[in-house]
Amino acid sequence: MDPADHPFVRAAADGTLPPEAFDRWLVEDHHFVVGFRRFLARLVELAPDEAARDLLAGAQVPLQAELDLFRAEAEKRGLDLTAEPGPTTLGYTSFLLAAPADGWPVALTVLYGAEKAYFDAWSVVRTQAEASSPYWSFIDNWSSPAFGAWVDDLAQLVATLAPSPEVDRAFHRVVRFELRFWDAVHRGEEWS
Ligand code: MP5
Repeated sequence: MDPADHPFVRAAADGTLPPEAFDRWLVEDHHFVVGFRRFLARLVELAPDEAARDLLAGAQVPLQAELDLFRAEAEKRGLDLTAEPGPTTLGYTSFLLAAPADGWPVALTVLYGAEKAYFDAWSVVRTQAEASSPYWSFIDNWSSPAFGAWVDDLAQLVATLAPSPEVDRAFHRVVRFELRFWDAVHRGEEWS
């Protein structure tokens, strides 16, 4: 299945997503983004040239705005962002943070895969959602032209990589983690 076709994404688009599912997503995704910011910082260090480093370092500023948005919304909804993340979130975030140890091509591919997956999914939501949707700030965050341009810039960098089985494997793992993540926040996931 394409992550952009997942029932969570479809329900967010047609307005039938239960608020509890959105709340679960918010808490789990905040944990992911906190890890993502550290991952991005490691990639800034790993980038092979200044052009790539400029691109990656530039993404830190919108990421702060994104974290602020998560925190403001959590406060409004009375959600505890310090709650223990579920196993899927922890697994995906740990996979992300481990990727730089496998070098620039794998780490860049993981970054691109995660961003592209979110751009595609939230762009589907955007086609149906109204700007009056309670989730609009989040929808807009990952489906805006600015976010699309960032994903395109990453795609151009990925196109410079030599094909390799490691890069292919990393990309497929991201797609599978994205699907698992939507499953986990849609249904709810417990450790025990
Ligand atoms: C992203 C995300 C995009 N927030 N959550 C998941 C599960 N996948 C991808 O990352 P970012 O840092 O929000 O752009």
